[in-house]
Amino acid sequence: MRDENINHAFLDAVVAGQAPDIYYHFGVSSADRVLDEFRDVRAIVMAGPGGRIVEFASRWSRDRGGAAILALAKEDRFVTRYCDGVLFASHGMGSPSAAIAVQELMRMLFFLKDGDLDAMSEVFWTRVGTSGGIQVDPGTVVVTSEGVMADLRPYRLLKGAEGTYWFDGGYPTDVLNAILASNEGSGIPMAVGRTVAGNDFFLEQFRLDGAIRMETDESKMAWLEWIEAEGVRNIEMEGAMFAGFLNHWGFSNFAMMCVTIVNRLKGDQITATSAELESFRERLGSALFNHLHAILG
Ligand code: R2B
Ligand code: URA
Repeated sequence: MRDENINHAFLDAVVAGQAPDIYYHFGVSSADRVLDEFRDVRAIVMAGPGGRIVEFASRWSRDRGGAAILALAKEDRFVTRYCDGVLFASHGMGSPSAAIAVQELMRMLFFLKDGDLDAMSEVFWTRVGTSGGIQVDPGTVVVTSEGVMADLRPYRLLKGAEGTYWFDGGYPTDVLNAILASNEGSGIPMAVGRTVAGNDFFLEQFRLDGAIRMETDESKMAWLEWIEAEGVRNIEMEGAMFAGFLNHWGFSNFAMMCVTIVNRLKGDQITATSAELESFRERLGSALFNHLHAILG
């Protein structure tokens, strides 16, 4: 962990019990007793939609002999479930939404582990989601090697009018390889590559089917071919921030796996049928669970 980057000025008093930390968007505070039940957390699994979280928690509970599922009362922003060592949390769509969820969960984890950096570093974080594929067939699960923005530079935020806060979007290679190993022989088509996180589903992903159209067929294809040549295998909306924030605190056990639902070199619209989309989601869930079982026993 990178102790120097952890907000001790705020968080140490929380661990010392001098002031509660309010995880506003999750609707819970460090003073709420329900969090006592989360202290043994060993993995944090994030996905965009709340429904996915409910589904994952039930599947985990079933696989773990009917282990109890705990929920937080507030669900209008993020949906959370805790079951047998795994905290499942939704993050909504796009980095502005997901960045709130990730920061509140980082603070929550610091509290849950009493500020013990070794205990925190053991926790496995992952985001699982959907994406647009580059050079891979729809239904491929892409494990990200690096998250970048649409200009292939790392995640950053404005520092007022003064400049920019930059973050490192690299994903740990050993974790990525462990995910591939957990899924060996599963028959799930998997690929490894860089992932672009667009700030929009349409413009920053060079789609021509938005209400607003800024590009031509030529400029769209030029961008897609450029990112393909630069090793990008899929496009989604949160992966550069996810790695950036986790790297900032020095976590080294995290990954992102996204199933592709469209081949962007062939089109913009999501034409897969509901049955196909369901089978892609199912496949992604299996890739995740194969790894959770491998690491959590
Ligand atoms: C993938 O899918 C969502 C957009 O449809 C977004 O959250 C993402 O990263
Ligand atoms: N999610 C994205 O952000 N882009 C896609 O093309 C598909 C899913």
